[in-house]
Amino acid sequence: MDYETIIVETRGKVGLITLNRPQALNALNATLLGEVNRALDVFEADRGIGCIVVTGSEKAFAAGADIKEMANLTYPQIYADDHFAGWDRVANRRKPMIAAVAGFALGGGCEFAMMCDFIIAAENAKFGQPEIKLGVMPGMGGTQRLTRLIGRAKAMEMCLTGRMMGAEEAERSGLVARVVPTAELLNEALKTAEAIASMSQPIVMMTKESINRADEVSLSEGVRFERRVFHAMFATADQKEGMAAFVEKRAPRFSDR
Ligand code: CO8
Repeated sequence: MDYETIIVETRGKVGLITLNRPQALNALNATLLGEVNRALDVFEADRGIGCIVVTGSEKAFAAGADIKEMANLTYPQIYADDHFAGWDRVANRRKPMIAAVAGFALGGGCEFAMMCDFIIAAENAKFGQPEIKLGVMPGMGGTQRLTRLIGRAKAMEMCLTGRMMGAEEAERSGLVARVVPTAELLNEALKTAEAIASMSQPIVMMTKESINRADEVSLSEGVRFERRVFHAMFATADQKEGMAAFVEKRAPRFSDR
């Protein structure tokens, strides 16, 4: 399949999407959004893929939505097109997605990374929501996801001043899962993705779905949801295999059933 703004590869059971608009620091335009969704459709339909990694270049994961594409849009246009609503499809994928972030993750770039299930950051990563400096605010979930991840005080400060946050502060604040040396970023992300892809795929997806419920419901409802899903896992062959393998002191052989 031909892509203009991304590079799509498979590495074993991992699907890899590399954002590839170097001339614009991987700014997110409509073509890129369409291509990311097309690649994700293919990976989601492929039972051989157990985890997806999204990355950019060493200089930029993505420096935001494409300002040049957006600058002259009118309100009726942006409203009628429901501009960028396609990002909801990215955020609602069922297979696990890891963002491997080096360099700038700004505006929509930071928001895209936060749509993934977790972020592994290179030491040179810089996160920010600088939209306020353009006379707008985050529009791809930044006011909501950043607030949930790092709390109100830091989210407010970042969105109101546009200041960037380095990798170390991002890890301390709960925005990223782990910081790794910049040269090792892709390898570390692929290794992590391979580990996830080697688990039972349905169990991985149920686990992701359960963690995501935490954003939507009260604690008691979330715990009830978790317990029902936990019970349902006993209908899978992989629960039998995983527990038998432990008892028999051998590695499990999951069949994704
Ligand atoms: N959009 C378009 N082009 C961009 C963008 C962008 N977001 N960021 C960088 N570029 C382009 C530059 O214009 C430049 O192109 P050219 O060579 O043709 O002039 C090229 O990339 C290289 O950039 P710089 O020369 O600026 O590189 P520097 O290393 O000097 O600076 C920065 C790097 C600090 C990252 C700088 O490029 C910058 O500030 N970029 C903009 C960051 C920003 O403001 N991002 C937020 C964008 S708005 C947004 O994301 C809203 C999302 C919500 C949309 C929801 C719709 C419903």
